[in-house]
Amino acid sequence: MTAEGPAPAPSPSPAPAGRERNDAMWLLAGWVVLSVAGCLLVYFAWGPHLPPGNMSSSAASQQFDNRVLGTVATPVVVGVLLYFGWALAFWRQKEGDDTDAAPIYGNTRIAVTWIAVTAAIVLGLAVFGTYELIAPAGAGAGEGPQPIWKPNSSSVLQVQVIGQQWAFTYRYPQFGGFETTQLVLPLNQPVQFNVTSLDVIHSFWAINLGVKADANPGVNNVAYTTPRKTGTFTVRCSELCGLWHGAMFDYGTVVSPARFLTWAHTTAIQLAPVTKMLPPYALTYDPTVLANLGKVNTELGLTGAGGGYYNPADPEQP
Ligand SMILES: [Cu+2]
Repeated sequence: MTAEGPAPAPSPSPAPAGRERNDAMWLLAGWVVLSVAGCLLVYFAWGPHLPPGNMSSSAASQQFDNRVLGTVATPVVVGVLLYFGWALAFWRQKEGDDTDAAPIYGNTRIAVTWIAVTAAIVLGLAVFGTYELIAPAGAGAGEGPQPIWKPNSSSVLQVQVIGQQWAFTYRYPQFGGFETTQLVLPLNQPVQFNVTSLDVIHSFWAINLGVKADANPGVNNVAYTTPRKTGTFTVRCSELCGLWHGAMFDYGTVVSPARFLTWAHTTAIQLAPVTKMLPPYALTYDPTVLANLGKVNTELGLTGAGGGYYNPADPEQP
């Protein structure tokens, strides 16, 4: 039974009943054989190469989703192409034949079958999609400031992603809150991305990790993943954010936990003088304060509530 179309229409010329039955049986048999072969090919041969790969828990679950969706779609595609090809090959109008095929209007069996099969596919995929979003801790998507679906782990690495025109920077609050352009993650460690922006709306898209979360100014958008393979992954801004949006990309790396700790401690020490000048770690930052970042003057030893910034509201500052 095909899901995508009416059963084989009768041939244009009034054909004997036996001929119609043969068409229907051949079509059905061909559809079953090609669908089974196609589903196996899509799931097992093509599936492991589908995006976004399997570099992290969320990427792997998205790849599984794509394999399932591709496999479910295969019988539909095979049915449409087979019916189309069959009609072209065998149901052509013959010379001098002005008759029309029998109308399928009013065929209750086809109508009921059509509605039942398409409803089952759509509702089944809705249930599957909902489960697949919830079970893998939000599936790598931004869950907003109060995430409901969290990883089952007591130790989660916090990484803040800050978008601004036109670069991403990353803060590591569990290592003194240093801010760097490097995104380094340890293998097999659940990560919580806290994504925010300093200006317009950006979107943090760690493609190979299957993580995508909008970066909105004044909002903390949380997304989870667990890296499962070492290597390099691509980060792109996925929200049109101005002139150099297209250049707003970089690369992150997944390394062993030992290498990560070495990198984090070394970087924390290297950047300590800069970290002191940064605003204290927070889930969001006030862009009207940050606009004055370029006016930091350490030689004047400006300190106080602003953490060392030039504060236009402070009369004692130059
Ligand atoms: Cu952007």
